[in-house]
Amino acid sequence: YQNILKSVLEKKKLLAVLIDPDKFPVENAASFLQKVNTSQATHVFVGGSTVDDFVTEILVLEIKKYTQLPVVLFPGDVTQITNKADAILFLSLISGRNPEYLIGKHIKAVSKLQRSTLEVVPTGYLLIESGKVTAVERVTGEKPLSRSNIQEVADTAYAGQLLGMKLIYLEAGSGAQSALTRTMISEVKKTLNIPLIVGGGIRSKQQLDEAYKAGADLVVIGTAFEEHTTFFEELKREKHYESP
Ligand code: 1GP
Repeated sequence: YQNILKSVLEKKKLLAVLIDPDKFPVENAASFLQKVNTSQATHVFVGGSTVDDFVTEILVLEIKKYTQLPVVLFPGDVTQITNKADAILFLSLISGRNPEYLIGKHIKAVSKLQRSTLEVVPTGYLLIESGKVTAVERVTGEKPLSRSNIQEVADTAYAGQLLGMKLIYLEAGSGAQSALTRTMISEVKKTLNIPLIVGGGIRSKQQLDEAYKAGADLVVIGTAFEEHTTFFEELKREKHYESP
């Protein structure tokens, strides 16, 4: 978390590649991570809405073999918690009203977290309407916040900050038809003084840069990399040339 804060202070934008253990063949880890390493990605997030038991741990161990980037759990359920990662986004679905996703799952996670060395980062998670029903909506049974009610989204994010969340994650949902608008991102960013994560439906370098310009500190991309690993080519890490 301190590294994220430092990057925000230095105005360095962050990019997380999201790997969903349910969709990702473990045997692809070496070649996939090689591409991640040459891109501008700064984090690897691991998680999904529905994942079989133990799959996450096997995948995290494999990812760790091929990258030095921090591996952060973005869990859809308690079963996805593994001590082999570096940190966990302790997500509370504050856009919803389902106690299970506000505090229930968290209590069930306690015994695992007490035994782990994971850095736990309290994160206010807001699901925003994206044009189709997303996996998060299906699994949690929670309706997303309306795209047109920006004030409600901004107030919810700010309430999360007041409750002590260390990050706010604005989520359009994996594979969202349309990514979140610049206005939505910038209005939420204006109200916060904690880092803002944005994800869902971002499929091009242009959309990524727009999200950054609007105020996202860290962007999460999953589907675009799953569909075309050539997308990494567009996001090559900038070379730093030494002056002569
Ligand atoms: C999903 O925000 C992430 O939780 C990433 O979404 O898969 O659409 O990139 P995509």
